[in-house]
Amino acid sequence: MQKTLVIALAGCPNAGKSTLINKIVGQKIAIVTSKCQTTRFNTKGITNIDDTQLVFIDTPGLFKPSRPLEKSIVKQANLGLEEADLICFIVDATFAKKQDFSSILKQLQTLKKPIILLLNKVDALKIKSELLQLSQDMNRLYDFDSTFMISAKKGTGINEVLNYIQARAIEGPWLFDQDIASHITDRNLAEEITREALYYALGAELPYALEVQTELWEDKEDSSVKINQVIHILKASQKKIILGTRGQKLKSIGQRAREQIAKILERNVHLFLYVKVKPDWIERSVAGFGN
Ligand SMILES: Nc1nc2c(ncn2[C@@H]2O[C@H](COP(=O)(O)OP(=O)(O)OP(=O)(O)O)[C@@H](O)[C@H]2O)c(=O)[nH]1
Ligand SMILES: [Mg+2]
Repeated sequence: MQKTLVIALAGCPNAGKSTLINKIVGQKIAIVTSKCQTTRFNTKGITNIDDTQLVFIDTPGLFKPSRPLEKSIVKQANLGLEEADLICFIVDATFAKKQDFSSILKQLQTLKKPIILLLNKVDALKIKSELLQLSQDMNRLYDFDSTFMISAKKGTGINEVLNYIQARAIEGPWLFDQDIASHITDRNLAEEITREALYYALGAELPYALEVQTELWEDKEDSSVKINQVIHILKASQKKIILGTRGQKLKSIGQRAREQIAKILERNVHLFLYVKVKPDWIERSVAGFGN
C-alpha cells in the first residue's frame, strides 16, 4: 500500500534548509551559500523509503520583506507551506539566541499544521549544553510536535527525522515516479548553479538583485550541451564588478559553474555567460518565479 507525505522545510534565511534537502535527496538540487536569501523559489526533493514517498519542499527563508524581490521570495515560501502536510521549522542553533522567532511562529500557527523543530548546525555549536536550553526556550515559544537536533551538513540526526516523518505518512498514491529526485529542470538548476557561482565570486560586492536566465540550450550530437546564460543586473555600474579586470572575474565564475553543471548533468558542458543591464527584470520576473 503506497503512502505519501509533503513536508515543507521552513525557517529564517540561512538556517540550512537547502543544505538539508540536498542531504535528504542525496544530490544537489538546491544551491547553498553563506548569504541570506539564497533560495528564491520552492524546490521539491523526493525520497522513497519502502512503500512511502516523502516529498520535501525547500522554501525560501521567512523574513519581513520590504523590497519587491523580497516580497516575491516570501510569497513563494508561503505557497510551499500551504502545500505541505507537515512543516519542519529549521533553526540555526549557533545563531538562535540573536533571533526573534515569535512573529514567524505566530504566522505558522495560523496554518494549523503539525510543526516539528529541527535545531540545525549542532556540529558548529561550541557549548553543547546550550542546545538543551535552546530546545526548552523554543518549545516555550511554541508547542512543537517534536524536536530534533541535527547537522544538515554532516548528516547527523537526519535518520531520526526521516523515521518520525515516515511514520506519519498518509495512505495514497505516490505523487512522483520512483526514480525522480526533484522536479527542478536541468535548465533551472543550471541557472541556479551559475547564481551560486556569482555569490561565491562576488562576496560582499554582490549586487542586491541579479538573475540568471537561459538564452540557449543546445543538445549536441556528441552528447555535450551548449548553454548560453544571461546575467541580468539592474544598473550599468554593476557590470564591471561582475566582469572584473579584463573579464577575469566572469571567466572564473563561468569556470566554476561549468564544472558543477557538468558534474550534475554527467555530460560535457559548454557554458557562455553574458551580462545584460535590464532595469525592470524584477517586475518582469517576480510573477513567474518558480514556474
Ligand atoms: N556548520 C554547519 N553549517 C551549515 C549546516 N547547514 C547549513 N550550513 C551552512 O549554512 C549556510 C546556509 O545554508 P543554506 O542551506 O543555504 O541555508 P538556507 O536556509 O537554505 O538559506 P536561504 O535559502 O537563504 O533561506 C551555508 O553556508 C551552509 O554551508 C550545518 O549543519 N552545519
Ligand atoms: Mg536555501
